[in-house]
Amino acid sequence: MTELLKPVYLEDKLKQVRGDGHLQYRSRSLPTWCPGCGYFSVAEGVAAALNRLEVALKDAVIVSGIGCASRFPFFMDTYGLHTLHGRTLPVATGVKVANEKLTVIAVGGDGDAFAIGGGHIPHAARRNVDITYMVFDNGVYGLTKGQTSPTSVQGFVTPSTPYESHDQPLNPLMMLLSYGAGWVGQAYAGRPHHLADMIVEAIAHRGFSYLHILSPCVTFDKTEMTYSNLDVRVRDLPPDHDPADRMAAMEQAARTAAPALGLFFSETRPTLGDGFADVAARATGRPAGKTKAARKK
Ligand SMILES: Cc1ncc(C[n+]2csc(CCOP(=O)(O)OP(=O)(O)O)c2C)c(N)n1
Ligand code: SF4
Repeated sequence: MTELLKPVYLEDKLKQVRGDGHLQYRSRSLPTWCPGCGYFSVAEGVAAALNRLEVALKDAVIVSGIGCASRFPFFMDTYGLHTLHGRTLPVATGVKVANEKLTVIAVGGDGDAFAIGGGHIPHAARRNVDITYMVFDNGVYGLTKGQTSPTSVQGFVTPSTPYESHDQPLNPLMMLLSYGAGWVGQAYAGRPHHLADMIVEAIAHRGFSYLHILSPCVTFDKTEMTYSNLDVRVRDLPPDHDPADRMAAMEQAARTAAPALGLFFSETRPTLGDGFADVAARATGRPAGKTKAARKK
């Protein structure tokens, strides 16, 4: 049984909602997602994570592309940018480069990320842009009414594949690990407390963090990435998994029939901003970190 299906009593829920401080991160716009969509867990997870990390609203920016997932910034009270389809990462990179102090979170669906936006991911990962990228993977194009996406399973019947999808799905975790991402994790919308913990870790990581979130589209997928299927398929990473071992992480990522939840890989190395500070220091003869913007503060 998912955590979502446990009984919730109204009185307790109201006390919790009033007292936990998460509401300050939610905007006045109620989410337009379908009832039961996994994205509700992500919205609660991001609010919980920002609250736990004590990130002020003025210091957080959520950047998205186009899709149901990409409507995310409207529902949060942080700064937000709803950009072009697939162009989330270049915009998020620009925001971070313009102001290193901001907490920048890029979000989008599997189509926005790995179809039209797929060319940007390796570069954000290898350059170690200090942002968090969360992809909400439902294995379909939800906004445009359920066509196959790059992560759709073979055999999936949709309006764009009425005779089944014959394409092999991408393995996003394997891709991110091989692109050199410094932090790679996976969570599931059906385990919202674990999801919130993973979002906290991802945002707290210094460098490019990639969180893959399995998130059912209850409207356009009744057969594949459903809660009932994922509930029995997901597993925890083995307790002896070493997140410093990239090859071990790849071995776990290769086991797609039983997706593992948790931290696959983590390493700390200089970020894109560190590199820019070094260039500025060499070019100006001033010590690293003393850029014009830093000197003004
Ligand atoms: C340049 C461009 N091409 C295609 C589209 C149509 N389009 C809008 S959202 C989308 C994909 C949405 O799927 P995904 O990113 O997985 O997000 P979801 O809706 O499932 O959350 C597509 C193809 C578009 N808006 N712009
Ligand atoms: S269409 Fe699917 S992805 Fe979009 S809001 Fe509805 S359930 Fe969520």
